[in-house]
Amino acid sequence: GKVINVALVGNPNCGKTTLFNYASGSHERVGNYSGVTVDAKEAIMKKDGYTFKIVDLPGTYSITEYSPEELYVRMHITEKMPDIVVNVIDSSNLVRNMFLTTQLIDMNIKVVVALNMYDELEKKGAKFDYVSLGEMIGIPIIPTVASKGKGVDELFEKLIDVYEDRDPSVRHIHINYGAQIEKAIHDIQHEIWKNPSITDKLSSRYVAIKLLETDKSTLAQLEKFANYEEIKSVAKQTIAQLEKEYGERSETIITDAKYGFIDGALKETYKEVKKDKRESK
Ligand code: GDP
Ligand code: K
Ligand code: MG
Repeated sequence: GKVINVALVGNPNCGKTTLFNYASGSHERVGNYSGVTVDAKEAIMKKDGYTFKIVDLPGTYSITEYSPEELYVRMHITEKMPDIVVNVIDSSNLVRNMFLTTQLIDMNIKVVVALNMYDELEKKGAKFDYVSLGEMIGIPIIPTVASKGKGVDELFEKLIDVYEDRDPSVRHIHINYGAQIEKAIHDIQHEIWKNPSITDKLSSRYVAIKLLETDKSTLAQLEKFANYEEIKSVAKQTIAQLEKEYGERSETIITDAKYGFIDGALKETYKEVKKDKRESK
């Protein structure tokens, strides 16, 4: 049968390990990765003729900061190249959890969202049109209650569909960060495009955004390429220009733009219905 490599990515305490344990429960545990300082477990599960190799990655709020967990998650995604990243989201903290989602979108990889703790969202009486949100961001969103095993079958069925490229809702979108930031991204991409050995390995848009976030490890990753100095210089000029226009640090500009995108997307799809005491049973 076919093997599907899946990585679980999400904030701390969003239910990754619970999902991991539930999914792999009755199957053989492969054990901890050896030689790494951060906690990452791998397990195997079988379903409908497919073998899933699932990795439970350390919890992170972002993949920008220079912390061992974030670097590990990033390295796993860019170097081990899982077939699909399952972005586990805590439904009761959508804005904060979706920050990471915007970074996964930038990375141009296959993502499925497990909208976990869906019971909490229902308890709040919130109305969330997650199907529309999924269409908006080109990522299937499956509600789950990992602690009860709810939605886990649906999640893995979706992973098979996405793996087989037969899910029509999957699209690669670019988050539109607004004209000035888009121009900055494009200016840096223009220099990256000159070197196909970079674009063979990495998404130019992702690299450009990471450089605007003044991400040290992305810069270090580019060091081995022939036009490294040129890219560094274009990035420096572009950042200076952007910071002049906004009067803010480049990282802050990108972070704000991401939250702007999340706010806009949730405004259209998410509503907290105030519970009326007279109506509650
Ligand atoms: P991780 O840090 O992402 O690995 O999160 P854990 O799997 O350790 O889960 C954190 C806590 O959330 C645990 O107490 C779980 O039992 C609980 N939890 C996990 N999934 C759900 C869920 O869908 N609903 C609720 N209400 N609690 C959950
Ligand atoms: K935990
Ligand atoms: Mg965990």
